[in-house]
Amino acid sequence: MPKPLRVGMIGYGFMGRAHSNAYRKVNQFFDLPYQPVLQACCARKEENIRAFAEQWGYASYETDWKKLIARDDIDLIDIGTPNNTHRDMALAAAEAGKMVLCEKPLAMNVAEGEEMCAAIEKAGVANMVWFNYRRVPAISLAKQIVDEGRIGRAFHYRATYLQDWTIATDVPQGGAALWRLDVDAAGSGVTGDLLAHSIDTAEWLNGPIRRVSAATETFVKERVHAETGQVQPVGIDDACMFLAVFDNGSMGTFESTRYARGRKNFNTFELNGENGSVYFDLEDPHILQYFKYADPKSGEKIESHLTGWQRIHVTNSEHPYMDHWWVPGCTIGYEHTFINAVADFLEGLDSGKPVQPDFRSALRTQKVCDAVLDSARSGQWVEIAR
Ligand code: SOE
Repeated sequence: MPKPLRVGMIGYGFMGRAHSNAYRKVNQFFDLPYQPVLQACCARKEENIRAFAEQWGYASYETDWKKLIARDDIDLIDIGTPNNTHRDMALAAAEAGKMVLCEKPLAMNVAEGEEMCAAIEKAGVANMVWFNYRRVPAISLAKQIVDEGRIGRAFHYRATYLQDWTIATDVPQGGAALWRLDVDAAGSGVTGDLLAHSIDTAEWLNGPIRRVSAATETFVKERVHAETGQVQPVGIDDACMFLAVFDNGSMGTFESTRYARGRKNFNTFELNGENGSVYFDLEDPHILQYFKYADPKSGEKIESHLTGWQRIHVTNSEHPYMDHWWVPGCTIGYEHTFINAVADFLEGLDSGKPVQPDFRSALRTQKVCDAVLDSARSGQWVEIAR
């Protein structure tokens, strides 16, 4: 029988739902040493959190996160609230000896992230940051292909993360729905929100980024603030592009915007190496494209008239995570990446191999994000602090 793990969920928006769904489903599909119990959820507005607790089956709710963290019937705190709350909640949860799962990006900036890592490590509590895209089976397969040495020496890494939901000038900033547009709540715009995902994936697949040169733009300079009703300057980056040099000598380009008309969640990457390439597009999430020029594992060199991009439908039971889901050919979706992540987290509690990315690993991503924003401000190349 799996041991119960009592969850205290802070936040009930998009991520509160995605994480709660993962806790509810994970033991139905994975044999695990632990079983999450939806013990309590928390948000400031009582009527909202009561409704959320009823809908998702939480046994109780709180309207003050400090009370939630202080409860002795909670083992794990999940932080699914805006970025400017992560630090205080993580510090308090670590001090109370709770496990901490935190939504991405880790923090508002590196200074906060350092404090959070120190607190978590001092407390010795299990932790994870929800960079869920690592758990898209096609992205995990790309990682497997790279780790098997099939790409060979890497030359280029190319990432895009494009959306189009903030083009209208009358979209307000701030408040529960649109805090991502408010620099005081989010810390940055597309850099922390979208490029953080791209950077996490890039460093996972292609190793550390050494230096960056970036430019950002804010297309709509003022927006009404949903809470004050006043027109206020927009402090976030609407778009960001940066060049990167990786430790392995390869070159990278990263582009992100919320102004790419027609692009909804266009999270793509391509890695080009000496022996092959991989390409992924989240709008086609069960496909990994792989170009095999040579196979260093078997020594095979593909005859040139037979080379070409393979579209691997990543739904076979040999593919990452897929033996837990349906039969070959049947796809899984966005919400399953969170379920796969919780499964890995719970597995890691017992296996002695803690899950990744943990806070320390997410701090790396934070360092790259901060360096990108520094570079955009200064117009200079910026080295990533170790
Ligand atoms: C922004 O629109 C957003 O919801 C991000 O915050 C998520 O991290 C991303 O996965 C989808 O887009």
